[in-house]
Parts: sequence; C-alpha cells; structure tokens
Amino acid sequence: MTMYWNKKAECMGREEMRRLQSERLVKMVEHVYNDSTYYRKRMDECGVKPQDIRSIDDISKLPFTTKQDLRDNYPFGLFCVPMEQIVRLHASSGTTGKPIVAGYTKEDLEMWSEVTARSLMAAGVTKEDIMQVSYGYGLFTGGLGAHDGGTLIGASIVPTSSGNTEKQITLMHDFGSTVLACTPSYALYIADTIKKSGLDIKDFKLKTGVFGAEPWTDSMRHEIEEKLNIKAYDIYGLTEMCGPGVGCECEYQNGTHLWEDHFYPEIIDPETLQPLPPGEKGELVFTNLTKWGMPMIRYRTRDLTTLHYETCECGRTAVRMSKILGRSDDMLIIRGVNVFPSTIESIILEFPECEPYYMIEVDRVNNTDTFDIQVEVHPEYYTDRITELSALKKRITARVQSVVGISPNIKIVEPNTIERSMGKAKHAIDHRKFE
Ligand code: DLL
Repeated sequence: MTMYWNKKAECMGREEMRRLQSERLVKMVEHVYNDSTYYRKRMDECGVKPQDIRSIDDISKLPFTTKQDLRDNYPFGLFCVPMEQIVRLHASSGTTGKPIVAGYTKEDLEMWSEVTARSLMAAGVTKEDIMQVSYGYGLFTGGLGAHDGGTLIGASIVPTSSGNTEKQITLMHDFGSTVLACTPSYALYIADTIKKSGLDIKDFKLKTGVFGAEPWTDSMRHEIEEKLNIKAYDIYGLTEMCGPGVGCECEYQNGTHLWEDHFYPEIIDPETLQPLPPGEKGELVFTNLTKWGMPMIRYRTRDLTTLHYETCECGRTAVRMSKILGRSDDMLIIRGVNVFPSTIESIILEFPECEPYYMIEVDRVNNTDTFDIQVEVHPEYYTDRITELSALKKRITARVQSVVGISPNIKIVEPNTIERSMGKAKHAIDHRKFE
C-alpha cells in the first residue's frame, strides 16, 4: 500500500498546484525584492518589478541565478534575512576552493524536514524503521538532512555518518538497521566489505536503501539491490535548494517525484536559456517557493534531465524527473564530492614546480571512484631523483585532499607529455557511464 507523508501536497491536482505555486511565487518575489540588495539589483537590471509577477507563468521574466553568483557573493551575500534569523549554515564545494554556502531560518529547516520526510516515506520508510544515516554529517547536507527527515517521520535514527566501514557494518548487524541512507557508491563499498568479512547478508535486517548525492545507473541499482538484498531508491537534492529531499522515487521506481509546491522546476536549453516543453532533455532550473533565509530564484542546477507530468501509478501527481543524465558544466562528482577542474588547476598553480598542464581522469573500479591527476612539471624541476618527485607528489596530494576533501592519485609526468590543446582545453576524462 502506498504511504504518503503529505497526501494533499503529493497528490494535488495540477490546476490547484499551479495556483499554489503562483501564490507562493508572488510572495517569494516580493520577499527577495524587498529584503535582498542582490536580487533587487538583478531584477532592476532586467527591468522586472514584483508587480510584474502575478502567476507562475510569469517566472520566465525573472533572471537566472548561478553558482558564479553564489561565489561572487560569498559567503552571505544572497541571504535575504538578518543573520539573527539564520539558525543553520551548510556548504558544498564551489569552483575555486571557496564553498557554496547555504543559510536556513528555523522555518526553512522545518520545510526541509517536511520534504525529506515525504521523500523517505515515498521510499517506504516509516516510524517502525531503524535508519542508519551513513551520509557525511557536517557542512555537507546529506547527513543532517536525512537525519532530520527521518526524525520527523519517527524512525529510529542511527547517525553513523560516513566512514569507519567495519564499525558501520557491526552496528548495522547488531542494531538490526532496516534502512541505509548513503551515496550509492558507499552502499556498494559497504556491500563488498560485508562480503569480504565473510558475513551473510541474510543475517542483516536491511530492506531499503535511500541513495543519492551522485549520479548512478540502473545497473548499479540492480547490483546494490542484489548484494544488499534490499530495494534501492534514488533521492535527489542540492545544497542551494536545501539539500537531500528535493525529490525521491516511490515504490514504482519510475522517476524521482519532485516536491513542486516547494521547488518549482523548469527545463531549459543550456545554450539558448529558453524553456523546453515537458519530456525534452535540458538543464534543470529551480525556484525556491518557501525558503526564506537564502531563496534561489531560477537557479541553474547544471543537471541535465527530463520532466514528466503524467500522474504516477502511486497516485502522486508530483512531477517525475528522469535520472540525472549528466551536467552542462564540468563539475565531476567523485566519491560523492563535487570537484571542479578549475579548483584542481588553481591548486596546481600554487606549486612553482608545476606547469599549467594537467589531466584529471576518473573511473569506477570495484565500485569505487578512482581519481587520478596527471601533473606536468617544468623541465628544470624534472629530475630522475625519485625522492624529490615523490616529495612533490605528496605535497600536491595533501593540498588537494585539504581543499577538495578527497585524496587524488597524483602522477607526475615528464615535460610536454600532456596534449596541448588547439581550442578549448580538456582537463578531465570521465570513464564512468551514467547514461
Ligand atoms: O548532494 C545533496 C544530497 C545529499 C542529495 C544526499 C541526495 C542525498 P550537493 O553537494 O550540493 O548536494 O550536490 C548537488 O549532486 O546538483 C547533482 O549534480 C548531484 N546529485 C545529488 N543527488 C543526485 C542523484 C547534495 N540522486 C549535486 N542523482 C546535484 C544524480 C545527484 N546526481
């Protein structure tokens, strides 16, 4: 039987939904225009006033917001309430080492818990469940987001955070965790570690996985489902909107339901920036309809996908998004961490020994992402003294680890090895397949 956290919102008729979205958009636009110098300036530049926005159909009159805007206004320039109303800060990796910052009011946190509760319940989580949250806790939204949504449902939360896999597995076994929430690649790693330890998955009580924060394929889903003996659901979200819980799959696993009464989705052509009709592949753009601390207006997610408006077999009318098919920028998600080639470039350029030529190579081997960076050194530094080169390698590795949060495999290469580009330089090769 289908379970809903908020049936009224999840199954609302399309007309009623548009009316609600219109009402909320009008209020939101007034808020950002009146309470944010940033948005007022942007809207003035485009010649749009709050009174021009009378319904959701007027949304295309509003300017887009991008990661660059967040970066230019780091850290708090897009906050739309006084700091005393902000009760939580989160962050995700930005493009230059400076993170993207999100600020939440108390109401925003309640909204976030509500949408995450809807998401988890769509995946079948109830208060009877013991949910192990193995997303990272901290600035990353995964841990605390899943935690608060699960708490609202009344599930028993085991806040293990990520890492320390052996202990995760012991607790999962001893506590009888029924739900696992983590990145899909970590789920596979956990599955493989269980197998290696000689434990039998039948001695665990796991039945559901709620996985997201990075792209994954249906074949990966089947592998996880088989290895962990569970049903694996896709949960989607991004820091700029709130974090996890912007949408999630239901028991039919036929697209991710987006909670459109809170996040208004559009699909645009990333080149022309024009809205595309339902069903066409393009870049996903979101507008926060109910988040007051740092609302995003027409935020370009850079995620490529399609939207489908037919009512789902589960009874939900909430629009369904296909799996994320790629990105319209060069961001890579490696082991769940967002990595921009430009960040790697600025790190490499901190080292006088290095040339500005590098190549990032990412693959997935034994269910774990590999992260190699070839770095070219200046001829005068290139030596056959292995100790010197390996010291340099260690320093670069440590610096990438400290800025980006994951450790690369640095390969120092001879001068003139990396192909020089005649046009746009290609800095990354991703061998993983998500389509
Ligand atoms: O990854 C929030 C999250 C945490 C979602 C836990 C789900 C579970 P960011 O670090 O800001 O936030 O990264 C957001 O990650 O724009 C997508 O490119 C990617 N992403 C998130 N969920 C999925 C998913 C969190 N289910 C960026 N499938 C987004 C594919 C995903 N990509």
